[in-house]
Amino acid sequence: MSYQLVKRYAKNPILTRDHVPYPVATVHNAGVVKTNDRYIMLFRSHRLNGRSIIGLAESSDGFNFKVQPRPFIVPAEKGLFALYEEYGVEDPRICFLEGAYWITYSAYSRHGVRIALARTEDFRTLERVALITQADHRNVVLFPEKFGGRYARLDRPHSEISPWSIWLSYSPDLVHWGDSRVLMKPLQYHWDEMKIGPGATPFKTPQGWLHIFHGVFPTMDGAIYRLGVALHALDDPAVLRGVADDWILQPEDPWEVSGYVHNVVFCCGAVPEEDGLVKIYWGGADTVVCAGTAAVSELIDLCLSHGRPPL
Ligand code: BMA
Repeated sequence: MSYQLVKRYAKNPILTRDHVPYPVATVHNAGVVKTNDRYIMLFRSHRLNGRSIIGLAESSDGFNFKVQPRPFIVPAEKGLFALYEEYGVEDPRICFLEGAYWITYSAYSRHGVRIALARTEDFRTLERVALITQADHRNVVLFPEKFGGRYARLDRPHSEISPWSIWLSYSPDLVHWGDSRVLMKPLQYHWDEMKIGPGATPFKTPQGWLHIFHGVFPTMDGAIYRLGVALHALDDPAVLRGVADDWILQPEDPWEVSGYVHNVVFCCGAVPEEDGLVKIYWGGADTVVCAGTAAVSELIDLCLSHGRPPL
């Protein structure tokens, strides 16, 4: 068997549309948090009209999930959010910060894609807080701590003249964001040369914040989505201690190689555990949810000893 840094869970995929008690065509890109020894997963599904909603599933072991009877986030029907969620809500990330769970998700509409911020304390009720980017942004992950009194996030603006890259922005209140700077760019003729974007909410290790991101390579058979890893300095997320040169996961299982969109592994959530492993969750071919584990120390080593230039 070949060496795999991320060990796939033996019973992948862990979630399929057959687990969902309402009509959906897919389940995929899932944010996950661990709370009081319960794992909460928010996952994206395509409805049968092609637009997306976000469902909720719970688990006691992080692998066997039970889906709630109703979706957790569907496009808002009135107010400001309705204008920007008309085409669907996608790719949720969850960050525990100051006693609450903050959810960032993509809001799609005829006006483009932007990021909405919502808040919950119990995963029963949800408060939409603000739309925190203009169009066109996707893939916003919050850092779980403040830096110099400010909140920080990784984001991914769209650009006509540059391959889409990972940026860092700051905020005094989680609503107003600025002081943005580019941190990581795709490398030419590299597995991520077409575009990169934030993936899971960064998590803290003694060596820095580990961030699992996605990178895309264009081929004659379409794009291939893979996962990579970067390490940010503990006291300053603008400092990259290392970005691994190699990907850590690529589509290989049949449900990653073929499905709604073929050749996709896409990550929105990772849960570090006390035994030194991290559970990583990814959507396979935009159709199913998969999980795997990696040793946090090996991910850090890859960033520090086998790096590539971030820009
Ligand atoms: C990206 C997003 C993701 C999706 C991926 C592969 O642009 O739309 O939600 O998983 O493409 O289709």
